Amino acid sequence: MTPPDGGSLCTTTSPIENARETFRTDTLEGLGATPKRLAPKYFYDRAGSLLFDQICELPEYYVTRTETAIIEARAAEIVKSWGRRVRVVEPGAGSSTKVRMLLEALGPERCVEYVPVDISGAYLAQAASLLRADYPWLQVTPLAADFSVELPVPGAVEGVTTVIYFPGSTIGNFDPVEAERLLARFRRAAGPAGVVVVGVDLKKDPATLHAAYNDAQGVTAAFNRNLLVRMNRELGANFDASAFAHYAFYEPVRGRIEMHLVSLRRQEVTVSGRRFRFAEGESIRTECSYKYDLPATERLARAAGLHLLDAWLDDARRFAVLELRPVL
Ligand code: AVI
Repeated sequence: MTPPDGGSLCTTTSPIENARETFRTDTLEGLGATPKRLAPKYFYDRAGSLLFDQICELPEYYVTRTETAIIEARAAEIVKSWGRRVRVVEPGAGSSTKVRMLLEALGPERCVEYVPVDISGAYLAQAASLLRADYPWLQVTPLAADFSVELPVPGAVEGVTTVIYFPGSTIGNFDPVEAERLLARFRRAAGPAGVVVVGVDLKKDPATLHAAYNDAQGVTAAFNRNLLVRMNRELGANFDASAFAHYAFYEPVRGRIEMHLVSLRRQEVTVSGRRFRFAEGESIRTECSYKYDLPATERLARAAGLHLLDAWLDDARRFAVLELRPVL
């Protein structure tokens, strides 16, 4: 078809439409697979992000509290070896709370730029303006990208160390092969003189892990079920969220928490015009959360072309903040 002005027909797709389309394709593929699965990155619509903030405050969910305490106590030590001029890049920055302690420890003399990276441009803009208000000296350069696919950080600047900061144990939500690829992407983005800092949740007694993903108030269950609500809203699905149970357990052989939504009855659901059948008791795996020990993190880093330079742990050895450097 030729438009009336005789020019070529050009269709432009907005980033929101693109994101929606990727969500649709991934969902249809995941629900069509055996066993059914969905990618955990889709938890984080607005409601999901608010529920995750609530999870971080739960008494059972030690992860955020423990990591924050490590950074709070050791920030000066952690940033010490990063060089005289530093650019901090944070993939999946969210509300950028933990990084503030590191930015403050660096101070205006050393911190030349902060680059928060997030899939949601709107969320980023809001977080960036809050940071600019609190740190008028800081250059904040938001970057809208899906870091699990690409990390298009602008090239290295002479004399400035690029630090890729990836807290929160988000690395645990990637399977080992993806985690290795992700770390290799971070290494390339940091450059040969760069630094990669990663927060990792450590293996511990299964009862503590089980409680962290099965909280008494049911916030994690609501977070899990919100994925069904999101599919209803964004993909025209007709899930009955009350017909799926939250089910999370620690699988010690692979060393991971698995989170599932289990169908409470035999049912059929339509998503984006496609029908999916569920047997009673059939599950959708919605998340894996890998737990590491230090030797396993060293092996993972090595496979990605990085080596472990330093590690900061809490006294109970629940969580580790790792400093990785490229193997030259
Ligand atoms: C974001 N991520 C590290 C969390 C985790 O612990 O794997 C997500 C989460 N899922 C349930 N509770 C928290």
